[in-house]
Amino acid sequence: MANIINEVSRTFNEYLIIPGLTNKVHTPDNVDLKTPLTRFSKGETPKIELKTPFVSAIMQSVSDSGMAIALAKEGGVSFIYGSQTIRNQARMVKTVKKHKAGFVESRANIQPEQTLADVIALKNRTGFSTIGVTDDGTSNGVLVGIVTGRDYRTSKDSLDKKVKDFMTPISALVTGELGVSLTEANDIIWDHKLNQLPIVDKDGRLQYFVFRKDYDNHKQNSNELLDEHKRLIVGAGINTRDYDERVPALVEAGVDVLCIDSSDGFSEWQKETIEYVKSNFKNVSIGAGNVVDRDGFLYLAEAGADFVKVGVGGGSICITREQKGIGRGQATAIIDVAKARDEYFEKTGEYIPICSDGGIVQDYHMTLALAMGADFLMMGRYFARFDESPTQKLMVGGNYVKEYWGEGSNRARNWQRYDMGGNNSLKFEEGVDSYVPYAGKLKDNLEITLGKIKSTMCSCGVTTLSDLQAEAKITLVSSTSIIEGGAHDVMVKDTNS
Ligand code: RVP
Repeated sequence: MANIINEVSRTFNEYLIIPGLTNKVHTPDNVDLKTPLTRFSKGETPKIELKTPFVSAIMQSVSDSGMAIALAKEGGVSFIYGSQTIRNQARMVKTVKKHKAGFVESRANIQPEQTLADVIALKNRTGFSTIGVTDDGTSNGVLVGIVTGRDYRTSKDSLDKKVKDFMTPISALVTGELGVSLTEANDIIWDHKLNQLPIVDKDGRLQYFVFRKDYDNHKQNSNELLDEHKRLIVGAGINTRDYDERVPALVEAGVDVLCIDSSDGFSEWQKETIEYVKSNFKNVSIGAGNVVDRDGFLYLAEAGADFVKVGVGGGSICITREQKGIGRGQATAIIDVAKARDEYFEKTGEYIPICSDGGIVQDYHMTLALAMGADFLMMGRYFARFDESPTQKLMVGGNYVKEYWGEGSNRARNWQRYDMGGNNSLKFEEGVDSYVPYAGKLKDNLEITLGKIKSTMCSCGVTTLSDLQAEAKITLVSSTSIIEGGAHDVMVKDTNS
């Protein structure tokens, strides 16, 4: 007979935090959200520490170079999705490592032989109105001109007009040379009354744009997560199939931390992948997962994982539990694994951070997950809603939304993530394709979310995450007390009418 665990497995929604004594020192300004990303020995500091305890999910619809740059600036890390060619993924890593504040890689590019119709489609798809015209249509091709809204009139111009016939050609453009400082670039912008300055290398290849409108954003953010060469820190997802080709390319591109991306990580393939990375690339950290109990955690910890990711089937777009019947309530999984992590630390002196992956809906769920023992959180839905995610912003039913699809959906076709050996194919879907409400800029939303976490920590009478884990009092709630927690027994006014 199977081993039946009679304890119910629970989700974050079933818990609340009981306030502790708040002293005068417990103000949000005094709260420090610093947390380890990678394993460390007792008395030492981890190789990478997050300043914000968030990482963005290893997903096509969440983590590209744009998201990675925005999140590293705010003290977190993105894991760039691995369900793409090795070359593309390495290029995205390189873009993050090359990033310099105020210098933006051109994300909308076109070739001179394309048409006005293509320009309009590109603008609608990406939302960018400054388009680089390069010989090969890539962000690093030879710059032949730019197109902005000033170059065409949709009411007058024919849609099949060639880009080369209405762009502002390179001969009429002021450009900056690669190596120019931000101050110098801004001076050129002001002296020539420009809206943007293309930066090109000695061969005339487009490298970046510097935009006048970003001028105020150029001041350095004190939360930025930087390596020893002052470059932003970036992660990347890998799989257990092509790691001996993918990992060298990612390391060459400058990746700081890898994570094996799998919906079920309690496997020999993960052990082999960790061993490969550890014996070939001493300077790169590697996380593994996902697991949901102490056995899974201990297996990956022993195999050498630098962090362990926890969660099966709790993701907002995930239907693994319905399809395969595997998984565990996310709160219970975290509590169980955190206990194993603490015991492992006690026994070996090695602290292996754990990451709660998926299932966060409300901001207070984040505080709960951290209090229950997660060192940091991986989120997909949360980040997919922002400008910086790579997907399209659309108007659906009168509201702006962004697209968000699972790695196990037919759309992503990330069969390696769900692979159980055998043929290379996605045998059945484990994820859905969806919309999430558009929420604006990452920075603005993060400020509100982190403000809430800090405020709750003050209610608990703590200013650090380790104190939160040690001192928070958490209670189970009944379904009727969940109703009590919302507005109830009143007629809420419709503020939209
Ligand atoms: P959420 O934040 O609740 O949207 O969950 C994101 C997580 O869901 C990812 O980090 C990953 O672990 C999981 N995921 C991604 N794709 C799928 C799927 O298609 N089933 N699941």
